[in-house]
Amino acid sequence: MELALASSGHCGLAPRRPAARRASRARGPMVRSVLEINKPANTANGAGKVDLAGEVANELKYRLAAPKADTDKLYQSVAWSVHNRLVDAFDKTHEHWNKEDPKHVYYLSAEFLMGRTLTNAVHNMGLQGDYAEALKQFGQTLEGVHGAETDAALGNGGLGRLAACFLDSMATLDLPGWGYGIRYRYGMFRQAIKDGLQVELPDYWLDNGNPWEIRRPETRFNVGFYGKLEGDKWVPGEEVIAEAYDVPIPGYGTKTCSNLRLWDALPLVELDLDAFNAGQYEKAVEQKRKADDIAAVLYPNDATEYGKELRLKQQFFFVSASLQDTIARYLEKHSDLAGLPEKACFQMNDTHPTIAVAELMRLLIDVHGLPYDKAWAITTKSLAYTNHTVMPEALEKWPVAVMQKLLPRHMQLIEQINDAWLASVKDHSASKGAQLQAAKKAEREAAAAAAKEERAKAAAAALEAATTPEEKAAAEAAAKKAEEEAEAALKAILEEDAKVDYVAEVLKSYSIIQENQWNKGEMLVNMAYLAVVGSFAVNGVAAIHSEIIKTDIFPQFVELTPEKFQNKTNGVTLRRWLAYCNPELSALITEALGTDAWVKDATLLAGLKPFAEDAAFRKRWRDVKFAKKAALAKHIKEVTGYEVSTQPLFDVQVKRIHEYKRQFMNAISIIYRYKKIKEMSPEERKKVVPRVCIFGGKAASAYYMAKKIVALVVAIAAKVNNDPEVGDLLKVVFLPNYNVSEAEVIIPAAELSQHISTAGTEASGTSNMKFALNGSFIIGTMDGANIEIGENTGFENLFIFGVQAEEINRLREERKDFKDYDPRWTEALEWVKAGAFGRADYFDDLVASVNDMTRGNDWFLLANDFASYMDAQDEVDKLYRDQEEWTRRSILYTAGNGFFSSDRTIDQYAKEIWSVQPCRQA
Ligand code: NBG
Repeated sequence: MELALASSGHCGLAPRRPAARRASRARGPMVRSVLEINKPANTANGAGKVDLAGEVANELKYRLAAPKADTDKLYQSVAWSVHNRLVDAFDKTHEHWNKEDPKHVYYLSAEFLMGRTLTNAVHNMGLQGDYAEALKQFGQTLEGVHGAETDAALGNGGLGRLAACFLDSMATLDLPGWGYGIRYRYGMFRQAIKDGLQVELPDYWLDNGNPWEIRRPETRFNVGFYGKLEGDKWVPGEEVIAEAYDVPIPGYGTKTCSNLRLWDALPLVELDLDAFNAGQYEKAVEQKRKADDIAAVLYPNDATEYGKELRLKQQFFFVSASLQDTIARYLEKHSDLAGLPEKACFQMNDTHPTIAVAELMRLLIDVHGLPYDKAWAITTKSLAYTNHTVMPEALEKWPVAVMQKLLPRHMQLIEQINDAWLASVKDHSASKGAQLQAAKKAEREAAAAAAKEERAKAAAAALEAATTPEEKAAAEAAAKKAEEEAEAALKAILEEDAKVDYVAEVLKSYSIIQENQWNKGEMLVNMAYLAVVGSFAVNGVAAIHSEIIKTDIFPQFVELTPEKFQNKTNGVTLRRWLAYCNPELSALITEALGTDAWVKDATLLAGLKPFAEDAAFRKRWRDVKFAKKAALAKHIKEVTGYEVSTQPLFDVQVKRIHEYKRQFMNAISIIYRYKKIKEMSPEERKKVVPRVCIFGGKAASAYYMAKKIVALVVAIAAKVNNDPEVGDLLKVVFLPNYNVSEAEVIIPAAELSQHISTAGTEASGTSNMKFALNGSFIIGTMDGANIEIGENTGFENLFIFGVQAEEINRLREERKDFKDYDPRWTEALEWVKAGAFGRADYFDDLVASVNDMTRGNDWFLLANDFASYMDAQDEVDKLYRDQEEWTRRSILYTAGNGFFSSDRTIDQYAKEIWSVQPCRQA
């Protein structure tokens, strides 16, 4: 919507001013406005209040030079005005921290999935009422302009969004801490659906400028790559400049405003004028192009050699700049780097930043002149590592050859670290090796003894059966021969065993540098091992995951240092994921609890439990859900053109598309549901619980199967939604370009959400927490945080199905012989194969991957879980028919899951890993 502005004051751009300023506030939780806390001198008016409307008008006129205040320009002007408030709060916080000099945590992460900032910042600072009032004078609302903001999608999925939630909680808890990452110019790709298939488009998120960052041209560090070693001295062959951009992070209900520092990459020489003048235009900008590559996109395709190198380059780039920056700040106040661990803790978010182990060593030794041992002591007291996945492909291993070429000094240091580490575990390996050898021998001998007993029994039987002396003699001879052969075989085996160097085998299991098991001769640096050796703490992200990393990923390290290994179950910020994305539910909760303190103390949500028994409250709870469903239905219509009713059960699966997350299993179940509806009589159809099945999620650009899964869901939607026989009984929707802002519309509207990964594969999941807090039921496996959500909500309130994590290895081995196919499975897949959804050839590989064991291996065991999944879905339908009971339990989801606030998680990190204390301004 465009509107012309009233022409008075401020060069014709000032809005009309109301006679008296009313203290109006938008719905949602309220905190003391930072306007009352920080009054910027230049904008405070005579009454001591800030003239926000005037400020917005100023931004419109002077920063944007906007001839008209359309929604987009108004958004930008408001954003720049909020920016000013943020800068005030940022400066005061950092002045305070600078004075107090507390220990800081630095969260190193390749991803920060921030989403939109306006609503969050305005609410966190308690300014929603003031800005709503200011916007009224332009005939707009905060909600009206908020949609004009582009998501900052500097992340893939859960890991990046977790980092963003953590920043919010760190600031809210007044913990001195910064995030450190890369200012990707294009972030994650934008997903569109074209001719039924996913296409990837660049995400030009910075096109209209970015009011949420502060460029710091004075904060620059050089980062080198390639080159050669002269002894221990590294002479890089290429260098770029890392330039800082600060993104202020306002805490909720506090003056604290912390920082996310993102690095941009610049060339040392932007334009080689000589080359340019000589007509060598490409050469003239070669340095710039190379620097541009570094900060261009998140996770460049690493299928090519250059792609691999670029990824490692990115990782090193931001880690090096961040460590240089922290050390420089430390040295402004302190002279002895031995004290660094008392002032700084670096949390490495997954393996992407783990080159930090070698880089911190390099900086301490090569740049600051410390001896190796001292540097190692500092490094291992400053670094901590979080593991976020057990998927082997995501546990990074860099070829030694690539590391050697790109970072020769780091490779040298990693070898040194590895040698020292292996030397330190030599004795342990020797005794463990000897034990293993003895155990092996005992095992062989026991097996031989058992076999001998069997043979003796058989020989005795043969002897008894023999009737003639000749037969007896033959039986005795046969028994003797068998005995001699068995003894010879045992001897040979024991001799072979003796040749195995168990000690060396054990030692290898500890080595950071290992041979590629799929490519003999190629050596790899195992970054997770480097992180474990270089850190003082290692944690998983949900209780079951933290156990799995101990038993399956790092068991040998746990043996040596069990105290290093911890669990920190993930959490989400209740500000964004309940209070702001669902203001209607938030208002109802506040009314029931008589306080909005739950926004900061999520344990208070437990106070909702008695309200589950109150029919009038349940009605209101349903009304809110209904309103959110209506908003989502509207969004679905706008984006996909599909019209969905708000009456059916809204069933949602939104997350990255991956075989282990098993969107395909959900799709197969929908196909079956559709087929059955078509076969039903009108009478039978009346009994069906209608559903809208909603999917969202991006498939990695090079992920063959994931793209087919997207296509299948889109094809099912096209067929089902246009089938007049089915009507509102079933609708299927694929919402393209799933991101934080989409999630904010989808999650509050969900009634059922699917978290159906193969047990033991999803480290935690965090959307499951968001759905639960918004009163959505969970259908899921005993995996990741589902288990703890079950413990908190009561397992009887979840729809749990499927095999357990402990059974997976065995079932994978037996999968080829699996015969117990559910008839529903077969019927649905046959239909796909017969081309019911078109593209039968295109879907052939996908179907074969789970259904034809000569071509695929159903690694994620869809067939094993399908029957129990379908049964759980039947239970869902049964319960949904009883709306009172459904609502009662929905309330218990919100009431039971305050545990999953990221404030709780961050408090645990601060106390149990970082040793960082709150540092709050008075
Ligand atoms: C993801 C896991 C999720 C988990 C998030 C946050 C990676 C590598 N891991 O299960 O798959 O919730 O991390 O911990 O993205």
